[in-house]
Amino acid sequence: MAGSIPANINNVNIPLFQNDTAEFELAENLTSKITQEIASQNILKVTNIENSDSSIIGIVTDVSDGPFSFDSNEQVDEYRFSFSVKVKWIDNENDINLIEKTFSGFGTYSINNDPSSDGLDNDNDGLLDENDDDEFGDSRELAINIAINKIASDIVNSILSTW
Ligand SMILES: [Ca+2]
Ligand SMILES: [Ca+2]
Repeated sequence: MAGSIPANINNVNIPLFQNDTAEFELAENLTSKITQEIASQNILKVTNIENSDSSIIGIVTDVSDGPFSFDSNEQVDEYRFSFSVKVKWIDNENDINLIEKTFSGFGTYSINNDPSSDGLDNDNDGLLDENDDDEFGDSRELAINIAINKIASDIVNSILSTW
């Protein structure tokens, strides 16, 4: 709802997030996903100008990627990619942090199988494999995108429900 945004804030500047991890393109992809999501809400105008009403500043602080669960033969059943990002939404005029929070998200994947037949609900939405249109492609890349989408939508939701 439009009413939830502070009255003096009409636009937002979203500089490329800083990446303190070794994961290539994570900050770029997250920044562009958040920018798209905010633009599609049509509530806050996304702007490049430095004298914007507000800014979203983010730092990708850590990535964790590795075995998460094992089967009865102690083989890895499920890998999990997760990361965290420290985010501030700043009221530039009043120099106040409207939001200061760490967000995290994850996606699951398996090494040997295709996400459409790996028996994992990769995006944790309750739909599995061939019953989920989102489960296809490169397994690890999918897990990364799932984590990015989750974090982007949590950030945008928390901005839109601040007040
Ligand atoms: Ca799913
Ligand atoms: Ca799957």
